[in-house]
Amino acid sequence: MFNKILIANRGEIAVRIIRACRELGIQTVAVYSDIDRNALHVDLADQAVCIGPARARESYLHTENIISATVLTGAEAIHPGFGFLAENSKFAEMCRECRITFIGPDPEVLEMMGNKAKARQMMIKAGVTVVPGADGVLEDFDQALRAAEQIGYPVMLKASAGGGGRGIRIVGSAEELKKAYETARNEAKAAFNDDSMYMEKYLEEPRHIEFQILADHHGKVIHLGERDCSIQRRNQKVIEEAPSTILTPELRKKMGEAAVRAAKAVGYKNAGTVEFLVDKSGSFYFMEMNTRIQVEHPVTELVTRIDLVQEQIKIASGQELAIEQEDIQIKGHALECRINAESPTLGFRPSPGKANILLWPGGNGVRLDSALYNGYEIPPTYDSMLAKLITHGRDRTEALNKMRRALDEFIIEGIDTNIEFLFQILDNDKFIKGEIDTSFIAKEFNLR
Ligand code: MV4
Repeated sequence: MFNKILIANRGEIAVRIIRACRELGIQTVAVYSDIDRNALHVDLADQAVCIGPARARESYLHTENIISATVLTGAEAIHPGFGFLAENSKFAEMCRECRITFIGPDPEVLEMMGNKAKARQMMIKAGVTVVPGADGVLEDFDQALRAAEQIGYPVMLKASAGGGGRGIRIVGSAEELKKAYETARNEAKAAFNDDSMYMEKYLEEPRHIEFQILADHHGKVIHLGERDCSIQRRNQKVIEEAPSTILTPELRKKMGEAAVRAAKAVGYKNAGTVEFLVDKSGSFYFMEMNTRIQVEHPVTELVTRIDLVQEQIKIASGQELAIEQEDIQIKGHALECRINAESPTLGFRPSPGKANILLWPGGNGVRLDSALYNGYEIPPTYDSMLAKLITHGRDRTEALNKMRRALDEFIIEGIDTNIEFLFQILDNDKFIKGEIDTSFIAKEFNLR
């Protein structure tokens, strides 16, 4: 096992990783930017190293500075968290060259899964059902046109280098295709310096259901069930839950097996997520694989009682997975609400500033993952997620009631938050009935 781990991240997830390390008896090194000198992760870690100015490019994304901090402090491994360098194959490669363990999959796998068109090809080869569409990247407009005719409109153009909703376009007809193809390519070129595109049939109002997997370095892969992440706004998840209200045990088994097959096909190691779209008939299609620990991992932790971050560290140290697929039993129901410093009445614009916490939620079945403390000055520089409130009940209704109760207790002054907006979702009849899909917020709240 490692003696010391450097956490290449900030905020709530840095705190989450430090906590896991503590419980495993591992020393921690925090890194921070100038503007984060008073951040909680800096205080909680055993050591902290400043890695540059506020701008992420010059600090949390600055690979040389992070590697230097690791060598300087004698940390043997880096946990990248999510965002920043978590899915950066070049960074994982640098770690390898410097003999530092990157807590995550191999650089080759990061590279492969980062290219969404390649990932799709790999899944076809592995026998995992993908969304109907064209094989491989589109060579030119004529090929795109022929592909769309064959697939049938509406189609979706996706950037190979995109993912998570970036660089995608819905195309309703052949007339729209020319312009959509050109602008999507230009956008992808500007955003990712890679304009290769692929095409899928556009599925209407699908559910976003993802499977958590764990894979050790000895060929063992298991899945830990699903999370339903259909409640999103502009490709940002807002509420996640486990289990999904639409999965039968049979469908869960089939999708879980597909997720495990996907991971095995690419030689996946560590924790990962296989994202599927599920249509009204219950057919499911591979969409993307996320090669990191995810924001919403706590809902899986609550229904499986497995500490995913501890498992990541144990796997990276070379230990064999001590959990069998048969040991995984989904118990009860968990919900997660992302609490953001933002103003829903002002188009959800970020609301940085000094937070005055009058009351923290707590009690039976309530978990709060946050890097917030009273008097903390939320910087305008990074994302606006303040806290994740997660509840666990014996069933969905109990988890929902606990969430309402816990949200009601949470009193933050000094900044705007989305807490009221979360209440409105939780009180929506369709949400209560579990009748959700990826266009829920757009439809129910006239938002886009
Ligand atoms: C789709 C889709 C429908 N059909 N692909 C958006 C996020 C990115 N991971 C892919 N996304 C979608 N891909 C096909 N072929 C609908 C979406 C989508 C979506 C997916 C998951 C959660 C929320 C979403 C909101 C809008 C669109």
